[in-house]
Amino acid sequence: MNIPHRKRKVTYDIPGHAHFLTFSCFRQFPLLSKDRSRGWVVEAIQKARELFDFDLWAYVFMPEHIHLLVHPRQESYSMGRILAALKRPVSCQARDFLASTENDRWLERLTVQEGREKVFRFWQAGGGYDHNLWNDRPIREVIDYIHANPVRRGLVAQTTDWFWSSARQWAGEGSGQMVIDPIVARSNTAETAVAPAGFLPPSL
Ligand code: NI
Repeated sequence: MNIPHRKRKVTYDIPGHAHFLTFSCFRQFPLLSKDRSRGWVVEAIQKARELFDFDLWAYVFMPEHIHLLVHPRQESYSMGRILAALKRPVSCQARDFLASTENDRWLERLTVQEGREKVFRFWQAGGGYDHNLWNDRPIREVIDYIHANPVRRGLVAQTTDWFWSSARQWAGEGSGQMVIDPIVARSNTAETAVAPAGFLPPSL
């Protein structure tokens, strides 16, 4: 992985901007290597799309992290709320599933002590890595980067061989797990927006 999967969250809610999101599983455990848990994430993404009105431009599910490229359609939005809507339901479903199957080993592994409380964690704490994008070139680079994840890892030979990404849809080869939205022309305000200093990861 060239782009660091940082724990800290940097969020800028700027109208017209796209957001490149990365969520890592707690302690990089491969919690997304099964269709069951991937299904929970798909469900959370679909619900969040309806609730918060954002475009989904690209995605990839890796065994221990996911990348999404999203684009809020509204002038006013909160990435913090979108991130919570994407992550929280998955964590709840994972905890309920482990409890119902009495999988104490994994319940224990994914539970941390925070002060006096015990907290279940599916995701690495910190909200995920969020990265603003606003012009065409970086957006295309990020889409390629997202789709290349499983190839870089050696899981498949071609991006379109990976079932859990939007690569096939982008290549015009039908749909994957989720239908993605077309990228439409953005407003001048968005394209001339000033970048917060130092927000580009070194590999872009
Ligand atoms: Ni990655």
